[in-house]
Amino acid sequence: MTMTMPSPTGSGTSASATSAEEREALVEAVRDFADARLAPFANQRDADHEFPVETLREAGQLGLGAICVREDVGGAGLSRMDAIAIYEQLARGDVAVAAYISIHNMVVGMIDQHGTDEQRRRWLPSLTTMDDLASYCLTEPGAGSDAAAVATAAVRDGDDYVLTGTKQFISGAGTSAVYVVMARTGGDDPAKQGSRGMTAFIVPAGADGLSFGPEEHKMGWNAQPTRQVVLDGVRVPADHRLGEEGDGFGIAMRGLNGGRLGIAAASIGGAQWALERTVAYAKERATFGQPLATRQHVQFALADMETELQAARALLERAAAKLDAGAADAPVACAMAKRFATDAGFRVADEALQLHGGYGYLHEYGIERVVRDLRVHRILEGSNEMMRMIVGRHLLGE
Ligand code: FAD
Ligand code: 2MC
Repeated sequence: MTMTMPSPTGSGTSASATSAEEREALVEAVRDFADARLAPFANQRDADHEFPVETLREAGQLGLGAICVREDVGGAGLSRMDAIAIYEQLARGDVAVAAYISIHNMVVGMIDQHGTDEQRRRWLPSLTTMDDLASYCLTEPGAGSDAAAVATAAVRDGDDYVLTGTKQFISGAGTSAVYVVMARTGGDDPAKQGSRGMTAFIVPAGADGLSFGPEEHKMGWNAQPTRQVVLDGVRVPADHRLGEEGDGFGIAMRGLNGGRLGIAAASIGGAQWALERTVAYAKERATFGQPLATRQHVQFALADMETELQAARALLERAAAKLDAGAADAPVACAMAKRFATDAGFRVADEALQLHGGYGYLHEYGIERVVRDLRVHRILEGSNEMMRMIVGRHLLGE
């Protein structure tokens, strides 16, 4: 591992301890990377719809491709608490790139957690360096919020499985080398419908029958591609199955627990950057003969923005600590933090735009890009309505 970050103690799966000083150094190293390699290019990448693959490889060299993955396959072996600090810093530079790094990490983490030794050694080394990129394939045209409605079928045929179906909105699709695909192996068996009878597969790019839709035109997240993944009789050997038959829904959901923390952290990072710009702007910009910063309305707005982000960060850290500790209610804490942080981050970024007046609406200021990028965080990795459903069900003991 060539990263300039502190090495954690131990090599547990995801919960090694990092001291406050070590985390400080870690945050500083990532902030330097984001300042130098992300922030200066973020507007142009958004305008050009450029997926910065070479910059992602540089991130991989720093150890950012497998933050919570064990070190024997090149992972950084850090905790979720470390990971959220990293994603926040990355997103201060570029929300869309930070979010993709979080997705890549989610997939890599799923292979680390659920793969056999042979699978880990085969697939992970090139993913941890980000020489190869990964995509997470759960959503389908008929299965978004209702993830258990996945219809993509995987049928056993001798030593292989044959996968047929369409995955919708897949981040990184077309560029990624590895696709973790959730598919139904339960057939018509009534005991294997819904969340049961689903299985995860590692599908390599280049497999016969694998193709991609055109790049979606989106409101934001333009620095990463989103495409359909079409599986038309894709044949993979049985050793590409991740976990056992029927484990797929649980594997997908456990991956999303960490993913939701990453998306929440990226919301806080993007909004924090917008807030810092707004504080500086309010001191510079004068109206009616006085700087904006002298107006009580502006001071109150800034105070609320700061408070919302601090609250979001505290809730996120609580969720990360629970996930690191393997707490039974960690999924609920992750859902709560994801809902709160992505709503707060969007509100703060939108308020930052408002306080910039017409200039906030101009691309060159970067604020409108952050607003557009953060909007989708309230929809994906589980919409905020689904996050409320998870919390509400828990409260009601369902
Ligand atoms: P629906 O499920 O159709 O929901 C529509 C609306 O209804 C939402 O507001 C939802 O919250 C609400 N709703 C639905 N059911 C209920 C209910 N029971 N009660 C109350 N409200 C409800 N998926 C992947 O698998 N991999 C990816 O890499 C990926 N990347 C994405 C990138 C982008 C840019 C986008 C936009 C999406 C991505 N997704 C990805 C898909 C994303 O996870 C889904 O869009 C999301 O889960 C919502 O599903 P849906 O769009 O089908 O909306
Ligand atoms: N962590 C661990 N286990 C979980 C879990 C979680 N977060 N969520 C559900 N499970 C388990 C649950 O405990 C149950 O286990 P068991 O069968 O052993 O009792 C099983 O999974 C079924 O759970 P539910 O009964 O809650 O299943 P349901 O079908 O009601 O699921 C819901 C509801 C809303 C939780 C689920 O459909 C969901 O999370 N939907 C949102 C989908 C989503 O987040 N998509 C994101 C796609 S990726 C993306 O957007 C990117 C940008 C990458």
